[in-house]
Amino acid sequence: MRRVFSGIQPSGIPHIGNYLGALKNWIALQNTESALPPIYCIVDLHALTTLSGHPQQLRQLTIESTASLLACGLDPKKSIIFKQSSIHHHTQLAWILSCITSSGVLGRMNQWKSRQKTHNSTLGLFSYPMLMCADILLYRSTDVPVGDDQIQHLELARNTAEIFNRTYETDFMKIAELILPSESGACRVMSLREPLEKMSKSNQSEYSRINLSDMPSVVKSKILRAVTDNESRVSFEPDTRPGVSNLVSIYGSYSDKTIEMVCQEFEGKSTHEFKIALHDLLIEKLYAYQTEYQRIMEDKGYILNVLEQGRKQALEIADENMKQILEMTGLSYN
Ligand code: AQP
Repeated sequence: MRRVFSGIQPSGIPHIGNYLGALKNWIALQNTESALPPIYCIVDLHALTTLSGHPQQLRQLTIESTASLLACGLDPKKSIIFKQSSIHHHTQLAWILSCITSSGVLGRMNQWKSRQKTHNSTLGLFSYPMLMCADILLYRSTDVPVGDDQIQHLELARNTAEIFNRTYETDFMKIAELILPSESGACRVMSLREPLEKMSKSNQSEYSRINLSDMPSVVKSKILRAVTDNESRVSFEPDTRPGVSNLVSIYGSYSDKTIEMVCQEFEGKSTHEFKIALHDLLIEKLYAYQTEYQRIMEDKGYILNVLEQGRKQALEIADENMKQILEMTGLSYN
């Protein structure tokens, strides 16, 4: 049976890149009847790489991220939703996997290379991909829906599974498949200010991203200020016109239209007219999310209960798998 697994960091309010690159697929995948319930994890241990020393903020962001996932449409009756730090097996398996992985491999990770320029280059930030491998392999996941910035990390998880299987002469670890957004999806939503960089929660400029929580007036000023170029037509040419192409991709993804359909729809229109249409579309889509988010945030008990139920379900699977992993590696609980 197929098992979907993915995670999101509670490092800030999710933006439309998180939604279009990953969450939209998460929601679609929870309706696959022939598969086991998908597992979606609030990866707070990963967020500690940037939020160390801010316990109150991390706790609050974890609640808000859970509410965001529910407001986007994740259904705890169909999906297992839990907090990474509530299951200690993740860090235990990360250690086991790090003992069969060379440090050189981690040094070649693109995210590490780019993040060490802007973050404190801690050991946690360096070994973060190992924890991500553990997240995936612990649940013997077969399908991992993520944005394309995670392709290299997923490749590492696949290689690590193979190394584990070779080392311990087993086929226990599954080689997970990457699931990227479909044709009308946006695998990588770019920054509105620097369209060659990906949209990110941690970018200093609020104008670089649209958060799912942004009010209409904020969305308007961010879209109108989005960097395009000195041509006024609407086209998709990411190499030469990255700014406008990013907006076309966002429009297509939110309206479930292909790039060609969007370009046809706006043939003969200016980029300003297109920006207004994109703004209208985003306002409509974000309104539904925001109303639901407000409603959910009024009941913190419900959010905590979702995480607790998810923890119990995830623990059952993790416990069973971890017992076998410990047995294979010569370790044990007792
Ligand atoms: N710009 C993006 N376009 C498409 N997909 C994206 N994702 C993130 N940014 C984009 C996807 O969202 C999922 C959850 O991401 P994450 O929160 O675990 O961490 P991240 O990839 O590091 O996202 P951010 O927003 O850039 O956060 P910070 O700034 O805290 O590092 C992943 O599947 C990711 O691919």
